[in-house]
Amino acid sequence: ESVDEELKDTDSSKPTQKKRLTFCVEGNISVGKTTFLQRIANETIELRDLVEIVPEPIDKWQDVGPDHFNILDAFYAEPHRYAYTFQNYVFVTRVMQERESQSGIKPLRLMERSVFSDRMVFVRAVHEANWMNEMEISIYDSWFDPVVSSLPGLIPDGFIYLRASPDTCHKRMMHRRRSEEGGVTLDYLQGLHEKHESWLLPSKGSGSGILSVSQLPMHMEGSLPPEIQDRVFYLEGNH
Ligand code: DCP
Repeated sequence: ESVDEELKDTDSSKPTQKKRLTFCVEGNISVGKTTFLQRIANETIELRDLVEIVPEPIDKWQDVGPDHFNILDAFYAEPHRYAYTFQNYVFVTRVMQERESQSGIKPLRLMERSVFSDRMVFVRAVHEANWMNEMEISIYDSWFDPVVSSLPGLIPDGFIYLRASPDTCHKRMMHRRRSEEGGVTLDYLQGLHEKHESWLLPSKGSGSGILSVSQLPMHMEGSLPPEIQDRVFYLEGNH
């Protein structure tokens, strides 16, 4: 209830106009973000009228330009060569998607992933794997904050973290068999899992619940912008 109260108060400067809330659904590769969002979208007509679903623009990464380049595939095939190019394009497609998004028609918007997980999870992982060099990470870091702060639509009101073990995600990934992900190892998923955990769930517990911002790690600068006065909701998904 206290969360409800706080969410209502977020736009106190305009008491008559309700603010649209945006939550980003986060979680490891194959955890079930798309399924979760599809279920919500197809649940009931009432829910469909309330919630705008913004899927991740993966189709844009798989089909670039008139030559139909698959940049997701290029990244996994030659990560040293394409990690920066790919992460840069991921960011740009989120910006393009944000511009295309219908503003204010539905009161709740659920987005699959965000520029924050791109940076806190994937960019860190590819940097640690030496797939992005010091120059490339410096370039990424130099434009990230200024560009994000000029596009307020990219900053959500909170996060929904779908949490499952790397093992579970690996099994689901093998079952799904997305062609580009053939070479993704359990080790890589383990690294992505740890980055999600330390970013979104520093005080590990079991079950599902709500975290307050004060429980988030203070040492992680840039992990959550100060504008986010809301919460991280987390759901266990090992079933
Ligand atoms: N990816 C990446 N860097 C990013 C974002 C995504 O390398 N900044 C990669 C990871 C996956 C693919 O893009 O190979 C799609 O990623 P997601 O985990 O976001 O999507 P899934 O379809 O795997 O999620 P789910 O199965 O939970 O719906």
